[in-house]
Amino acid sequence: MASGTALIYDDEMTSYKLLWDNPECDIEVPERLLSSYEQLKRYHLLERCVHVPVREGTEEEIMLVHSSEYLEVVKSTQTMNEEELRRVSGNYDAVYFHPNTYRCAKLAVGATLQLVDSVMSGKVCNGMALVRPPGHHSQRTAANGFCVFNNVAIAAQYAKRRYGLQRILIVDWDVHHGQGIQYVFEEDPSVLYYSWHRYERQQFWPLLRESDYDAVGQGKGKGFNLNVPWNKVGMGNSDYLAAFFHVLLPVAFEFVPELILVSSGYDSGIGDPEGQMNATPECFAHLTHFLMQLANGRLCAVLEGGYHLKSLSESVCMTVKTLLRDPLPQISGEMAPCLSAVESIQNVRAAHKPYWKCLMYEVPPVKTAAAIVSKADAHLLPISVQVEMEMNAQELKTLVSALDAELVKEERALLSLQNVVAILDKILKKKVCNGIAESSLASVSTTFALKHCFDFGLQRVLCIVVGDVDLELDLDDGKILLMNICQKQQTEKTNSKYHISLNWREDAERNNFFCAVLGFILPVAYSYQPDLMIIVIGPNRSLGINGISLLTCLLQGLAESRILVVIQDTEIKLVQSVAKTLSGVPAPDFGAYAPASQENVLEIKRLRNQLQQEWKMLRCSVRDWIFGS
Ligand code: Q9C
Ligand code: ZN
Repeated sequence: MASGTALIYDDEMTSYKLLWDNPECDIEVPERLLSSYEQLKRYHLLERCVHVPVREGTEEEIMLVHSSEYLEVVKSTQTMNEEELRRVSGNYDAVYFHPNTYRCAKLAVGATLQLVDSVMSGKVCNGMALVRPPGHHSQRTAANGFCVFNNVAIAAQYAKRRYGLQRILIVDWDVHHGQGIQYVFEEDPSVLYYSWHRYERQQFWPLLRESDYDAVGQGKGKGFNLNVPWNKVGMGNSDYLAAFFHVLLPVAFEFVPELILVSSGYDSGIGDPEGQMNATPECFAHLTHFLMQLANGRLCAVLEGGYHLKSLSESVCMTVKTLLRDPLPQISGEMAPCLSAVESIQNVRAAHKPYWKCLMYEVPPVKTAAAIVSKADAHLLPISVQVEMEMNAQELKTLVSALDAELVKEERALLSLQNVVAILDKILKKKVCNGIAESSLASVSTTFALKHCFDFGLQRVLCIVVGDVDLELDLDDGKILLMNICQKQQTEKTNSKYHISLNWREDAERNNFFCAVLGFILPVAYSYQPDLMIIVIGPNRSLGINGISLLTCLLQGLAESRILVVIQDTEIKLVQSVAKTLSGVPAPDFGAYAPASQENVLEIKRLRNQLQQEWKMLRCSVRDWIFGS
């Protein structure tokens, strides 16, 4: 087995910088390379490495990832004046060009390929390339986030071609999502891409939906894209290690890579102004050490971000020192991942369960999701309940306009849908089993939710409405079975197979409950065999919190427990109780059976007689059986 560590660096890559005032880009400075290199010298690490010269990446190599049109654009910046440079830079997100950028970008690609060649030829076992500009945000036809050419993506394509590799692992520990790398390999099962990144539920740059844990890859590449989104800042050593132990390492050992490329950004380290994370330089020694146990130790680390010069240079040194096989430093901090980290880890594991044997057996899926109006109340819900943000406004509009062109124009209606659609979407896509959504207009949101269900391909939805909520629905085709539990006598409406009203006066809740729920609602629901249930709670309800919770509990045997509870009035006690029930806690005590009033018994009896031919589980006497069939 090869030994030795390559270090690839050239002063020339410090020869470009930001020429004008732009606070978005002013952290990406030449000193990033200089200070890292100086620190390697100071620790006498440099002299222990094998020095490999840089070269320019060729046009052909650059075009392994980028289009020739884009290459020409970058090339053309060489001879531009400041004004022209500003204009081209403005065509991209968080990018600046300098007349030397093109030359440095080619050197960054070439340096990365020199490193790959040194490792693949056996000249060294591993190594690091200190390069600028970074690469992982750049895309086929776009510069992005200080990145011009995608050094690591090009290196992976190059290694596949030149060395016939079939499995390459890219580990992106930069604090930003390397969406550029994700896009290149999304459908490619020969490149496993792993990235953790500051995400904050899509509120952090680059603000992409596809940075979330559920972007698992596409087509043949399903399962080969692993995103660990950090939803809080301040992630530290134990959080990073936990993500390695519980996500990356098991999958990587199952994948059996032939080469590891590290998108080695240190903005995920302590002190970095972009990342706001807490991992100390020692952490990178440990991460490096774990990765060295794969792919026969063939590891190429390529610099990406890192903007706190001290933290950056110390972390670079820790990485190189570990590559040189020095003993590992002690890792600091309490070894306990935070709740938010564990939540992210659980989500990625669940999303990848179908693709990896190491995850298949023991991942408990998140069962219940909730979207509530007052986010401040989130802590009142059971800890196992996943609290969702409402859906992104644009995404919602797209979805709604596809199904209801009128609705999308009404701001208030749209607002009432946000929570409901967010939860329903999770249930339909089987990301969660059940959920609760608060909605200001339960009638509007439930009507839309039902449309969405059928558009998704569901056959039968059981809709139970408690209180006054008017749904304008077409109830003839049997795709919806609507049961109303209301206080007022519904005079004009007559009951039919798919639309049933139960009058229920609040004075005798408990008595009515057992008679109506056990004697009627459950038998009808079981006869119907829904594939989803929606329980809608409106105003003037004649059923209390305990009753609603027990009803929810009793219905969980149907539709694989797929239940969406829509609550119109924000009432945290109710949400709390239903959330508990949905997440598996036994229903609250409802007291012993009490007989119903004569009036109610008669009403239920009448309903049963009317409908037992349609809903055969209503039969409870030989007479019913004989006359009903
Ligand atoms: N207002 C790398 O670390 N920040 N790139 C944009 C938008 C851009 C980071 C802020 C950060 C780019 C390689
Ligand atoms: Zn970064």
